[in-house]
Amino acid sequence: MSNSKRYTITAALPYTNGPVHIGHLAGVYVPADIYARYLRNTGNDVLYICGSDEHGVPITIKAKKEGVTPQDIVDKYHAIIKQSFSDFGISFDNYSRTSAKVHHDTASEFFKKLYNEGKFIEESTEQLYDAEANQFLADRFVIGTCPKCGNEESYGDQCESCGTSHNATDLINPKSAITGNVPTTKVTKHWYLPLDKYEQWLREWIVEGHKNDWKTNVLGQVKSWLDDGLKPRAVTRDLDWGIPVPVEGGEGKVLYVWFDAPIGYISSTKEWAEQNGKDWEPYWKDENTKLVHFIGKDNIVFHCIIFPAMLKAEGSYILPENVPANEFLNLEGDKISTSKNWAVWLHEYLEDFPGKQDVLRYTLTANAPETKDNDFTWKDFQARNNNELVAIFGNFINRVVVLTNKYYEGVIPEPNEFTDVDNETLEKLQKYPGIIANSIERYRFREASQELMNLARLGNKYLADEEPWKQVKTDPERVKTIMYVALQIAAGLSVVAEPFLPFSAEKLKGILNMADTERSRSVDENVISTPLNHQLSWNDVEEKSELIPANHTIGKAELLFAKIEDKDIQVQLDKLEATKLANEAENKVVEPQKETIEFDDFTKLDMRVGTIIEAVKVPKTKKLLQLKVDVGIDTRTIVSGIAESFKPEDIIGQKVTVLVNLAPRKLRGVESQGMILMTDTPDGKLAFVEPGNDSVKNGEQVS
Ligand code: B3M
Ligand code: ZN
Repeated sequence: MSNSKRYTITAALPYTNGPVHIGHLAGVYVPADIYARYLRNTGNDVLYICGSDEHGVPITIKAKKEGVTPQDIVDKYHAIIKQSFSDFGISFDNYSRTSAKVHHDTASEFFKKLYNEGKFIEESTEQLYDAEANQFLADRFVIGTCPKCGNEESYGDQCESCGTSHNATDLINPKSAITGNVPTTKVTKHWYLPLDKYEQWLREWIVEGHKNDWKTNVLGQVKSWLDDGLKPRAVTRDLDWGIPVPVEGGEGKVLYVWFDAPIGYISSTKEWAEQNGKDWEPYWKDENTKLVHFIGKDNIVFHCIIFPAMLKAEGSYILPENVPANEFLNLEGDKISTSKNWAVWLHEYLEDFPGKQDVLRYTLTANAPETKDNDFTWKDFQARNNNELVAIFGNFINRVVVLTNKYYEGVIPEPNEFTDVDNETLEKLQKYPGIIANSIERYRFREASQELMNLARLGNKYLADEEPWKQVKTDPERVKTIMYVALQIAAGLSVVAEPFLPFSAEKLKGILNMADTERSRSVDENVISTPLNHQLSWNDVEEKSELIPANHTIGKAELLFAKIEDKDIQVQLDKLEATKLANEAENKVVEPQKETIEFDDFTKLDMRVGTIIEAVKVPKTKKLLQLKVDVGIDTRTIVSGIAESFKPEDIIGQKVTVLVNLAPRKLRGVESQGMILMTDTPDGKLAFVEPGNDSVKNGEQVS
């Protein structure tokens, strides 16, 4: 358990080139929120900071693609992201944005201090240039082969495949992402952070200093870069969207987005302090403050190498205590991709599953990619809800509240003598805050969420073993003690669940009439008692023998969690299937033309207009329909593999193009006399090649 300290918790600033999806939530924002809520509830001074990352090439590419300005793009997505975080219960103390003046000022000052103290190398070098686009090529404006891992889709500043970070000129076979041209080079001046000068210090600080408390996946990446040797990194760019370089010779240049963005944590803190009449400096300059960066693994190099080197060079800031980077979350077996729309978007989830924020929080935590990439499936989401939140946690609470109302009209009974089982159960309850805290403080949120569920299991087991519904007939005095003990577990759950399930914890506190909550203020008029006049703390659950007193009146039973039905999951799976088909259609390779034929070859084909007059499924087949087609010459039987695209009853009267002089052949015992011409649609179905319009007659030749 932590004694009171000051924490600055940062969560990676999401790029405002799209909404937030479940990969971001699982990797960064839910674990950070659990950590922040837990630390607040254990009496610490916590500042949980974030904001929109609004500079960088991805935003200008998106703006160009949509024919709007970068500011239009960042305004749109900043609003969507900020609102969806708030609706999802991500409890930032401040959510700012890097286009804000406070950030431009803070980042400019930071840059000028390093510049004035000679911490940069100022150098004019040959940089990649696209003459046709009349633009220097950096970051995502250039694609090439990663010099470290051979990934051929590496960007100019970073390779998403191996995570390494490099200069654009390090790319092998670079290509302009604007025109596709092979870039030329052109001399331009930039300012470089000499990372090589910090290599030894970084090795001592991280590889030695944090080898026991930083995650192995983070240490592994850091070691790999240090072993490769660090090189000076350009911290300015020839771009027009970003923070102007604030020194002589900086005209037409901006700060590199990964130089300015981490400073966004500091400017968001300043903004918070300004708004709340606080001093920001202790959160970034007091050696006793614990600074923790929550990020995804693709951001490790920036938060463990580049930003710490910047802070070290500036000299007045503290360094991160930990950077518990998570791995990636996949979706239904495929990599989540903003560009392919292969994602579950937070704002869409909130529309599709109103009031179920905690279900997603719990599922993403229980399945978090903490040590390796992991997969989100809608079936698992449904199972976590139905088999754990409903069947274990919700079921326990419901039984406790229903029975307390049924036996005692909601008034908590005075307990009689405790049995050994009662005492053991209450002792176990008091151990759970420490068990859960131990996991949280080691950034093992999956493990912590399962310990939370184990506390609910303890309650279920206690009721199942003690069977108050049976004993109430024979030993009602015993049942008073049983229900009193069970209510203590319910009260304990309302506290230790809060970091993971904040909405449900609040609702539970209302049901137990435990705290001054929306619900308890609106409980039925016949609840005569007022809410308890104190909020239980994490330490109370660990130390107090009574969490909810006898004679206190609780509220009525209300379901904490509702089952999620297959049909609701099917809607999501259908949505993803449609996305997959749309992507396939978009990426469909057009078949190359077949070999050339002579005109005589073509004249051999006799194609006619026809009309389908009968249609039935061919028994024991999935794909075949047996059709009667009037082709003008005659009415004939044609077997067609269109059963998966059309129902027989829907195609009676359909005009079709028929190849009538194809040699008859037997298909599943039925002789087919011709072929109906079909084509594929983007959603993977079949479509008729329709001849002309309704005026053309059956038998007309198609040529
Ligand atoms: N905007 C997020 C990303 O790379 C990036 C984080 C900045 S944190 C200072 O997806
Ligand atoms: Zn690579």
